[in-house]
Amino acid sequence: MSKDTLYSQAHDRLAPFEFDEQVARVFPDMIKRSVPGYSHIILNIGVLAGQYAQPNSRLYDLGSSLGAASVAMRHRVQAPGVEIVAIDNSAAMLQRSRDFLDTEESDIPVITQCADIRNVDISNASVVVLNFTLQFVPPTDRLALLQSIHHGLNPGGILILSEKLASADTEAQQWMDKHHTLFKRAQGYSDLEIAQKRAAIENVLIPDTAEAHHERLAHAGFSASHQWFHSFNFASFVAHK
Ligand code: GEK
Repeated sequence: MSKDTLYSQAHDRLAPFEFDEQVARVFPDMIKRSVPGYSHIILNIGVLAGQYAQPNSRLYDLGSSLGAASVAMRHRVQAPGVEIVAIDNSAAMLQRSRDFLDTEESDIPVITQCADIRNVDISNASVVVLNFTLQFVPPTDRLALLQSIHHGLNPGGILILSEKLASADTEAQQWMDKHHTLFKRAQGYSDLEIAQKRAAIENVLIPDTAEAHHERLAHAGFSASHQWFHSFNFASFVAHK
């Protein structure tokens, strides 16, 4: 796995963070060392999909990056006639995920699609995954995306939504930020790397509070949503249709 050293040297002018070829090359290392509990969440996306995948339905991985959630689902789902649709608008990410998926032998096909998830048609879905993707969608488009996911889900289907969270309480926010920084230091990132990455991603990743997520999911039509994972300011929810 290539090590993420993208922000290890001082940059005079930091460009906004982008999911380009440089990021795709180091992505598995970057996300594991930046998101507390990432591997645990990926494993359990497979477990949840194993439970909720309906025969002859689709499983969607929206903002699939290198396809980690698609692979986890492919390994755990037993329902017959299922296909996985992995969608990302970064061609660099999608190409690398395709290269990996093609090395695996599996009865479950994974269709990769280079598209903006705001413009895709979702249908006959039993499981939809938004694993750390909604936070990159412009806030004004988030409700419409959740409505289209709800519309495309079959009754009994689920959305798995993982996000970095904001807190309405300044003290809680500062505590979370401080301990997320300590987590990244413990993962070997320097103070310079942490500060430069934070500056580059500031206006690109826009987090919501847990309360805002529950409210928006209800507004989009989901009958219930619960948080099944939480570590510092990172959480994952399951929403039911
Ligand atoms: C994982 N889910 O490893 N349309 C399509 N793709 C998008 C859009 C959009 N509008 N906006 C962002 N993306 C993955 C990790 S990473 C999370 C997801 C992170 C894509 C973007 O190109 C990137 O690949 C992904 O969403 C977010 O389980 O890096 O923190």
